[in-house]
Amino acid sequence: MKHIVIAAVLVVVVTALLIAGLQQVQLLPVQASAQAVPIDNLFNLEFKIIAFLFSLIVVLMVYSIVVFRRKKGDVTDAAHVEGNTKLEVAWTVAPLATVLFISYLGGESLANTMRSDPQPLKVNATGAQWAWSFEYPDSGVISGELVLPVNKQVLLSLSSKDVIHSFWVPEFRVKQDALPGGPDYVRQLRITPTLIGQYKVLCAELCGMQHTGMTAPVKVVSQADYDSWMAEQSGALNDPVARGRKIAQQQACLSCHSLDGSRLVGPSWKGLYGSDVPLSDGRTAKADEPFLVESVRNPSASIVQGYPPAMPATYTQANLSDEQLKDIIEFIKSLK
Ligand code: HEC
Ligand SMILES: [Cu+2]
Repeated sequence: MKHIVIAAVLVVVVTALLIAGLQQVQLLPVQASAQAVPIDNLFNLEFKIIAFLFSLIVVLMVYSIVVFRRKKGDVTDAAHVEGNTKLEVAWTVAPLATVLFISYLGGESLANTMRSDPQPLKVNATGAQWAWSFEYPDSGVISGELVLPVNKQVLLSLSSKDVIHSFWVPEFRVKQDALPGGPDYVRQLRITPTLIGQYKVLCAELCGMQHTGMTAPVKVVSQADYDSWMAEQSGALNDPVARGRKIAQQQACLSCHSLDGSRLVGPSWKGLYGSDVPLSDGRTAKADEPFLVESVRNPSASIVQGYPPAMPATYTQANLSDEQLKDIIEFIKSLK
């Protein structure tokens, strides 16, 4: 009896110390969405349960090793134990009940994160190797950054142009894969941002060479700031250069082509238009409209010298219309 009391006190003390210690460590980034609340609550509860179980096992084990070790010169056998039905029932039922309880809480938390507001802001988010693009279908605006009004639920419809990507903003906690394959494979994610600030979308599914660079800014702003951003973006829809920049972002051209002269996977677009481009077969091409069109529609026809033939051949009419390509070329022309 004395041993049980001492061990119990030790378990309580070690559990309390562990919980206090773990609370000093900032394990999670700032909590910036309504969906983060149930997730963090569950995480913190499980952490406490784990601290208790750890103490229960380690304290009893160390206590037994230290207190009940064999005395010097003692060569007798230990007491023979046949079994203990009560103990066995207890250590079967208690963990079972705990796990069932946690799975109930898990289901409830999942349901809370999926709770839908009747009038969410709709955004179509598309992943492509290696960039995100965001379309606001109600206004036709397309953006490389995700701008959201605070305290309004956004309904993201996620898809991918190529391989599986995964949309994840750690401060919002929730995460969802973006799948290729068309409309049947669109996946939805609801987020209600609650804290004005700047965050970052990461891709949480290994998706190729520049996977770690597949990020996009997320800006949570006041409703007024959101309205003025939206008005500015809608205005830009009438300008071919601004449109071209957006399409280039959306089509992931800018993950391989820089705008400032630096070398990425492909040549920079700065000063490209009208320049003489040396080709790998020794010819030199003039970077006029027909050359740019051909470079996109049929990239293997001419390869720029010193670069791998890595330009995707997927920019067909179906994926990039003639009008869109024209806008991109207007944008390239503007990069003197
Ligand atoms: C996966 C990387 C990648 C993506 C995405 C990509 N390109 Fe390229 N691009 C290249 C590479 C590498 C070259 C150089 C080799 C070649 O000529 O095929 C190139 C060459 C070009 C050229 C030839 C002229 C030059 O000197 O730059 C044009 C024009 C071009 N790309 C336009 C585009 C457009 C428009 C898009 C988006 C619709 C795009 N690229 C998307 C990698 C890429
Ligand atoms: Cu990705």
